[in-house]
Amino acid sequence: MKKPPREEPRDDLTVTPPKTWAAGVPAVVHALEYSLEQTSPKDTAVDLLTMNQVDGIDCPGCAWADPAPGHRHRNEYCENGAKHINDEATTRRITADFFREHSVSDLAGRSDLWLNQQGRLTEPMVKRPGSDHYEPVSWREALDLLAGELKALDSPDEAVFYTSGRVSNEAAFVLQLFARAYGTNNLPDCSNMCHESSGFALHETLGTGKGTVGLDDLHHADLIFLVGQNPGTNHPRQLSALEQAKRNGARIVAVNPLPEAGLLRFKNPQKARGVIGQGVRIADRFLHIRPGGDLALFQALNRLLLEAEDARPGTVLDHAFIRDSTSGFEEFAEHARQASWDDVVTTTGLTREEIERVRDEVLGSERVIVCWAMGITQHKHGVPTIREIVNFLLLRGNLGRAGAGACPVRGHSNVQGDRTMGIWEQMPDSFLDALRDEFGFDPPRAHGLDSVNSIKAMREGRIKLFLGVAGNFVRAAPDSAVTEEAMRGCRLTAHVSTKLNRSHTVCGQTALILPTLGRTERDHQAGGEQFVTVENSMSEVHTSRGRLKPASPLLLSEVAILCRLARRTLGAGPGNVRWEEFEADYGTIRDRISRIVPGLYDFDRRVARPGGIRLPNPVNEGVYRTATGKAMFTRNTWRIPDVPEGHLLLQTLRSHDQWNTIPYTLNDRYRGIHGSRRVVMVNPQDLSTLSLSAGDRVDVVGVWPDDTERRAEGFEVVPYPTARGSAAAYYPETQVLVPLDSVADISNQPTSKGIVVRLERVTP
Ligand SMILES: Nc1nc2c(c(=O)[nH]1)N[C@H]1C(S)=C(S)[C@@H](COP(=O)(O)OP(=O)(O)OC[C@H]3O[C@@H](n4cnc5c(=O)[nH]c(N)nc54)[C@H](O)[C@@H]3O)O[C@H]1N2
Ligand SMILES: Nc1nc2c(c(=O)[nH]1)N[C@H]1C(S)=C(S)[C@@H](COP(=O)(O)OP(=O)(O)OC[C@H]3O[C@@H](n4cnc5c(=O)[nH]c(N)nc54)[C@H](O)[C@@H]3O)O[C@H]1N2
Ligand code: SF4
Ligand SMILES: [Mo]
Repeated sequence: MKKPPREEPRDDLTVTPPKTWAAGVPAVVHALEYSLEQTSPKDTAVDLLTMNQVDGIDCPGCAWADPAPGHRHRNEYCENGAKHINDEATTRRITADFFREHSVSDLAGRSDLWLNQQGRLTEPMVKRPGSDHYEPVSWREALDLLAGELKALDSPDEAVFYTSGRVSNEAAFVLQLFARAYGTNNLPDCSNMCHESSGFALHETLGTGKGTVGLDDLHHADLIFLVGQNPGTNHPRQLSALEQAKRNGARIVAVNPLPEAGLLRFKNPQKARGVIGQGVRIADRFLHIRPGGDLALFQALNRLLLEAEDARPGTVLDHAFIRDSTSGFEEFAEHARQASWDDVVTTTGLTREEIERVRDEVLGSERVIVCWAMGITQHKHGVPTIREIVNFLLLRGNLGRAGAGACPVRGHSNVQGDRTMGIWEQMPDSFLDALRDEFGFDPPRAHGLDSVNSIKAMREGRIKLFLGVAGNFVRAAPDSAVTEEAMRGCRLTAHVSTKLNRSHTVCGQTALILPTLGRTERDHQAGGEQFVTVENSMSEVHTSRGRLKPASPLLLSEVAILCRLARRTLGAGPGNVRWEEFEADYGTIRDRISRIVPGLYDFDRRVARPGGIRLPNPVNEGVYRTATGKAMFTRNTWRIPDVPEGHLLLQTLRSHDQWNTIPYTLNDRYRGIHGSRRVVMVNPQDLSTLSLSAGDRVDVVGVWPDDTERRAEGFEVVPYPTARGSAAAYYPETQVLVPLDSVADISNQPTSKGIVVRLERVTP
């Protein structure tokens, strides 16, 4: 067993020039370094060789798709996938002694990095009212306690059930079934803070919340937009798909306030030419956009396309598609033609010529795909921006055909599957009706609480019990001080987790840690060895089967914990729900799912085939389940972000060495930042206007019209080529700056990428 570090790592910043290419040999070296520090060479090899293989473990990292069976490389994973898997497969362990040594207050003062580095949780623990220590508890007592509290609530709506996208389809399905059988739709999830804006925009305009493209479409597109995403770090194997697209002749336009290494060049570590050569250029055009400028950019592009059609009628727009498959074109066109160039240039920070050159790229392309992620969804106008992207695709019929379409690039490995399984506080009646018909009870119909509204309800004392299945709610959610106080006001907080994190240290009167199996581990139940299933960003549902011995004999699977809790809370039933059967044999869960989710008929049998099942996307069959029965053009307006003089628009983002709320090290190799995460990246010209220089110490202070001061203390200034007027700093350290009330219109998603701040110099 490896020893965890006892001391907090000390900040010691060094800065080198940002990298201009991603991956290559250093990626392999760094992956192995982190892996061997966490676990043994044997376990590393077992994990990595079965990762993303047919019948192996699905990478617990991002939701990027695997190539078709038969086209997979022997090492079908990236540097970060290797780090994520070994972070779970670590041989470090947290035992009861650890909690005797460390009080809850002590742990609450530790960094996210240190907490994670202590290793895997191994037995259930309880913190009782009035105590400052977790102590061991049996599974029986822990689940009785939780069930007892649930039964004692005045209303089922006083509980919330949070899920993160690591959770398998089977566990997600059981969780939402339990919550609804218990009587509430309070099912907030990480998606509320991630791609919620994509879901709303796509549902409204296309009648589906999911992306419309597969890997093969990317390989055969002529033009690919990468908007508001950092694939070199967050979806590394997307670069392999882009490399292949480029070999087939695709051109790529990247839109980002930061010149991210992976957008510039890629050296594929699986290929000889990637190891010794220059690698491939990724972006043919890089648009150095101001944060929040994308709606203006796409509207300007749409205006240019309409004008090009005026100049050469019948050659630019796909008239047949617009006539037969869309609605609202005239209103949209009238509005888009009025986009003011002055406003576009101010909002985007781009020149008209730059945007015209992109128009020319579009006019020269038959098949266009737009990919996007958090740089779009986490802004106040995330939803209208995505609607404008849809307008852009519709104009030339770039939907529902090969090599073209919309590609929201999902984060967590199963975040999309969790939604398919019913993890959403607003599931439509069609799903609830199917649950009723299958199980014989009537699920509640009133919409439940999402993540932001759960915190508000907790703050007002309307929520008394929080159960989190995976994730780190306290650090994923905005406005740390507000969120932590709200959580502390609960009667009971409980977390089903693999590893220790900050959420375990922010306790209700009673708190429970319910340790669970990770995806890398064997899952043995009464009905034999089980596998689970997941759905990737391209709607492919496939199996995942762990290979390693569980981190502790006391661990239960997520499905087992939830089924046992359900039985204790609800007794047998309701209706014909069979919790015991579900726990013994996950195939029985899949059988039920197959009668509820239309594309998953005969689920258990079909998913076991190599490559699994690709869920149909109605858009690709020419079906639009929208209000008009057609794809909808929309009219979208924007406001130039209001950033007073002397202030900057801050985005909170991920370093290369972290998984969401969990930093693995203090380094961010591609951005040239080493030894500290308390840095704020600012354009050198802005620094001189603000009379600041490299290495200055500042507090980052949020500006928001309420009485709360939001201050992130002790950051070092790093000059960085971010767009003028903007700044970037790491999440979750800057979570304290995101006001709970600062949310995207319509989707209610926190605006983690658009926060007005000022930098206050601190004198040493
Ligand atoms: N290694 C690693 N991989 C991950 C994760 C991780 O934490 N670590 N997290 C996973 C999850 S859950 C998710 S959701 C994804 C997130 O994947 P990304 O969306 O790539 O994640 P972020 O780090 O938030 O980066 C946002 C990118 O958008 C850019 N951006 C910010 N504002 C704007 C804007 O206004 N316009 C444009 N055009 N660009 C903008 C930023 O400069 C940055 O490049 O990654 C997944 N994969
Ligand atoms: N300011 C700011 N805030 C953000 C974002 C941002 O860019 N900026 N990004 C948002 C996004 S996109 C997302 S997705 C959320 C992420 O929010 P979450 O998904 O809630 O957070 P994670 O950091 O992924 O959760 C890590 C924890 O999950 C647990 N875990 C890991 N694997 C398993 C497993 O297999 N089973 C169980 N039961 N537990 C497991 C471990 O205990 C680990 O500590 O954060 C959001 N918050
Ligand atoms: S691209 Fe994503 S899913 Fe694939 S190996 Fe890397 S982290 Fe895992
Ligand atoms: Mo995410």
